Amino acid sequence: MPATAQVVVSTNFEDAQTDGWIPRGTGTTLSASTNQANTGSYSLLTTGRTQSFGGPSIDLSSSLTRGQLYIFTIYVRMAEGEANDSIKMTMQSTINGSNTFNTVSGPATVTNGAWVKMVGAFTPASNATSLLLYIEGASATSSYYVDDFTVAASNGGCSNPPDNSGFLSDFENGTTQGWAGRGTAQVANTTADAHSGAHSLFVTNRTASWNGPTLDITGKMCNGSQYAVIFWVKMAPGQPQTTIRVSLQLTLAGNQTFKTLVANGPVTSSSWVRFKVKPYTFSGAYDNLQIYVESAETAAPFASSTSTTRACSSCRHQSSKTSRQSRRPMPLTSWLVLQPCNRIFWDLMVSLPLCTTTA
Ligand SMILES: [Ca+2]
Repeated sequence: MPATAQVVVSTNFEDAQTDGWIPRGTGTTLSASTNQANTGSYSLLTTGRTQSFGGPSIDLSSSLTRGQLYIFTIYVRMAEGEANDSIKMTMQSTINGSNTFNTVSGPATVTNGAWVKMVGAFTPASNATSLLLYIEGASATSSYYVDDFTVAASNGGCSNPPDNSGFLSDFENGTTQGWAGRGTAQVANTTADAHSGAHSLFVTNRTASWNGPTLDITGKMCNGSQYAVIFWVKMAPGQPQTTIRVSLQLTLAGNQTFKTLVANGPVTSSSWVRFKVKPYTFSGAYDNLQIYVESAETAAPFASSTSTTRACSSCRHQSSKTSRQSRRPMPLTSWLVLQPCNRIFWDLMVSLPLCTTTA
């Protein structure tokens, strides 16, 4: 489901002007150029940078509504002869006279051989008096082109009004109810154990911390809305105590970001463990949203190929296991419920704020 969006700022440099972009940092020089263009004939060339935070910037103070979610898109390409650089789109917000900086998109590796599309979401703070967006490079002196910058107001990927039906997975119909395996993980409906009823979801063949059951909940969690999340987990017989958490994966125009939804907690094979999160206020925009159960690991879990084959640390003490088994350490069963805040488990959160839906 694509996010519905309304473009509020757009610059493509086709008038041979810099379209309101201003140089940031010592030495930075901006010019409309016909050397390269993502679309049309012109782009904006940045040269003369002497600081990594230097680059092209645009003052959006009067263009953006505070508290509104926006999606920022820009295309970037290194100038001819430039080495690859790591480029970021950053927002400088001035709040109570102090500047705060948020990465809107990136860092992304950019080359001089192709345009790279960068996309990110950002919501200006309600008390931000100034908003300056800029494009910076890890190299203090690199030169690069930008083109086709847009800012679009978005509801984040949800329908309007948002879908507040939540979801319930109890596996009592004998299926996986849409849950799939993430990474090498395999999921199957089972009657071997259950928290309630007769069925649960059995997860096997995990080989990395981030492997586990995953469900597409696109449209089910919306920017600015609150949710309650309850789920039950139990390790399969013979499995060691393991630390489990629930995470979200947001994909926006091919860029992935991750959030921890339910914090780490210990799970054993002896009893079902209930996890719950206080009202969780979802923020962000996506084309696709996945919720998944994973185990805690100390290494960065998502990026490297080595992490997919690394044994989970909690099983390294299982000297009696074979190496093959040690890479399949944590089958688990789970039962998971997610409902918007106005539907369920109010006994756990009666003193907490009501939903704040901005979509
Ligand atoms: Ca252009």
